[in-house]
Amino acid sequence: MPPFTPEERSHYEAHGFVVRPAFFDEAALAAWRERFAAIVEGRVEPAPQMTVMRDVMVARGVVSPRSAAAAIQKLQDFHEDPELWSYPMHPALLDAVESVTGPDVKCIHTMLINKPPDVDGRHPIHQDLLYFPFRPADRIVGTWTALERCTKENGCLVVLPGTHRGKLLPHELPGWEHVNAAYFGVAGVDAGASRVHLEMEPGDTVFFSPLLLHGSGRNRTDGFRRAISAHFASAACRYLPGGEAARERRHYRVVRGAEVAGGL
Ligand SMILES: O=C(O)CCC(=O)C(=O)O
Repeated sequence: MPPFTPEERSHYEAHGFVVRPAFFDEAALAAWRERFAAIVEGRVEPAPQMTVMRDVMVARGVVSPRSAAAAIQKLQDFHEDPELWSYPMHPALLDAVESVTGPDVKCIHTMLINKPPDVDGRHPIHQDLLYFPFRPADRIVGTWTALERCTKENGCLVVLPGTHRGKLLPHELPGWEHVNAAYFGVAGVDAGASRVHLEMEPGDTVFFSPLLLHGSGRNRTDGFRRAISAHFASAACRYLPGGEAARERRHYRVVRGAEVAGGL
């Protein structure tokens, strides 16, 4: 799969995201779904440094999960898991990522996000740049791939097109009764019409700016809504003052090209 076409580049620059339909085939998606199931059902040990996070409503005993998988909110930091790590190493994904980061790319974050039935599970509208203490922002990109059909009903991604042209805004925990750990949102986002629901088919992949305001709704179905996601940055990005500690915490890894002196 080639890097962004001129049309995709224009869409990304104008709106802060671009969706590539059918980016991954069913065999790849099935392997990642099966790995998720094996980890959460205890058939495979979580890889070192992976966090298996339960949904807050399950952790608080408010919801009794229907299955092992229904208790889980996300798998975070899967860089040591050989199956899941094939996602951010995928050559076609990296070809497109390079369109934003340029050469010498580091993977800076990985997640498999689960949105089971019964729990609240909403992700407030936020900007991912909040979690990345380095710049420039326009050399950072997120990727998010639907592992099954994602619809308005099961809590697909919601984006506010064009908001990537603004600044990093102040974030706070929303005043909801049950909010998952570190689900910060931008205070006072207008609930108006500029929201776009990104309904996606399995394998569809969105590339998005870390400044794009986005979030996701509740899963109101009986099924799961899962996605595999990663963030990438140019290895030449520079830390903000005090930001270097993130390097140790998050295990940034070169996935294409090489280290850059003075960079991440
Ligand atoms: O997959 C979701 O529901 C939202 C994910 C997201 O926005 C994030 O983790 O930053």
